[in-house]
Amino acid sequence: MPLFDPASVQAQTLRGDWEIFFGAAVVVAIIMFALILLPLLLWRRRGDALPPQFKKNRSFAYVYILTPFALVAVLFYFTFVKERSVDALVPSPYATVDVTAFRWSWQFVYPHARIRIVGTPQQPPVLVLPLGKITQVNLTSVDVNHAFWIPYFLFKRDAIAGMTNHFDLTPTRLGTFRGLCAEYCGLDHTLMTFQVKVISDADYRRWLATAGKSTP
Ligand SMILES: [Cu+2]
Repeated sequence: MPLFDPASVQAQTLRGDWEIFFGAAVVVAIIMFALILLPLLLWRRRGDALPPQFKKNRSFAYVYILTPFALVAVLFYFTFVKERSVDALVPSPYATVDVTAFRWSWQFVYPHARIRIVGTPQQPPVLVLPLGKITQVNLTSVDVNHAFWIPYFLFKRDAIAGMTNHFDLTPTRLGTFRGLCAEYCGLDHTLMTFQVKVISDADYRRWLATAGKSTP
């Protein structure tokens, strides 16, 4: 499960945000269930006498109007701070990959190493990333809108024709992870997948040196 097992620095940051939301949801749920169940138990009907009647309770009204606003403001603040750190770009990343989405696969270009990997719906491409290093991705599309999604990185970004989106990925775990298009883009959308292969820095350098000729 990606949420329990995030595989990048950015994913760990976002997971922290999920934890805050989950904690808030649990607290709200406990309060709401208590407000439903306690009156059922405490103030059951005990005879035909009319219970005490209230007209208004201004301070209570303030509490239930202002509490949701405060909660939303707190959640917004934490999300804003974490998103900002995920969206931040370092000035000189360790590696750069130009990712181009097209109907219906992906192209990965490593401009400094002159490597170009082009997938097909039948043969999804492999995105190779070095472990623990910052790779900057420049993402675009040549036709319709697509979306670049790596569940284990808790990361998704739109690929839009005529526009390039930039983001940094820093994998924290060796292995192969699933990537896919997350924006319905036509007939073979479901085949528009790729693999993310995270390898050690030494292996990555070796791969860069040889992959100009062959892809992994
Ligand atoms: Cu697509």
